[in-house]
Amino acid sequence: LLVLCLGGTLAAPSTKVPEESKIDFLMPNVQPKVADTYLCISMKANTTPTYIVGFAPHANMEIAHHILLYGCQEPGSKKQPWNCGEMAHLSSDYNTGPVCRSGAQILYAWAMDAPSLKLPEGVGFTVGGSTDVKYLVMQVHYKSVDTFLPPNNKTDSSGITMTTTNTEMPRRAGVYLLGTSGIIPSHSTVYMETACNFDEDVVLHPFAFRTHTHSLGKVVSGYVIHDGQWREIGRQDPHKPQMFYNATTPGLEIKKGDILAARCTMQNDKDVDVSIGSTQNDEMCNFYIMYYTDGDRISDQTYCFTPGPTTWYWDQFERADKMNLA
Ligand code: IYT
Ligand code: CU
Ligand code: CU
Repeated sequence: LLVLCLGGTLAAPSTKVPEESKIDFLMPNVQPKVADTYLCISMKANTTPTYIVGFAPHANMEIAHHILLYGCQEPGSKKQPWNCGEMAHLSSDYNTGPVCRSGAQILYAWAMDAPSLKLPEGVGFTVGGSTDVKYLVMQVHYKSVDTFLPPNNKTDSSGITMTTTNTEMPRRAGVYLLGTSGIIPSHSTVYMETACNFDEDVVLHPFAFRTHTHSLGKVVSGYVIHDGQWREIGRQDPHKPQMFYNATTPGLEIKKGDILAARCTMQNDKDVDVSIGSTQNDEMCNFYIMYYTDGDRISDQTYCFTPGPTTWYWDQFERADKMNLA
């Protein structure tokens, strides 16, 4: 009888509050000496799955320009911390390396002046266990290093506090990336456009987005197209802090058979052509969609990249007829 009673109590999931813990992921009192240094630290994920249900930044915006949290299969270095910037070779303060050696994906982004992102109710990022996220890597972009130099000689412990639980969440979060390659010819304004069919048997609920370009980006927007109807997921000036913002249209769904599309308007007033590439002298055109699904399955497809200018535009999309393009 006692066993039956206990069983009955445990079977009522609404009364069971998941046990949460806070995990600090902070720089170990670093002291970068060169402005615009990017430092990374890594943390191994558990062999059993962990669910991240919240992120809180700990950063001084006079010092940290941005913080990115990545999931990696293999981290870019085993040394802590390491210099993981695009221009890492210019600074010899720390060992250098990429963010991830393999399997990079963005899980969270904070940038100066920006409030923190709140995940919707019941949503968690699954890390560790059998997922592709074997390590978490945090990158901090140090904008100013003045306080690290004499006479102050201060050190920094910027980072993120993650709220986690071992209780499986009813909704799982994921990130999908749209981007292009291509060239922005000198003295021109071009659209860098991308589009892909979404062909997976899972429904995505996009709730946040992030844009990323370097200096030539004017506006970046992303859409889901269902039966020829365009709906905006997000639109942002990439000169604003490049963090995750709430989707501009709430309650959207991305279903099998829909099209995902994004566009970056890029303006090049320089005397030289600028190409997509990995350094600050190159450009990038990225639109990230943060979504959740009901259940534990996320999209196997995680990105959509197309060639971009001057050869590829939306009108070349294989299902352009479905996109209602004039
Ligand atoms: C050439 C390009 O567009 N690179 C982007 C997108 C990108 C992100 C990830 C490419 C790969 C990745 O594994 I994650 I390969 C890019 O590097 N974007 C920067 C990042 O450093 C992630 C950004 O801030 O969005
Ligand atoms: Cu930055
Ligand atoms: Cu970039």
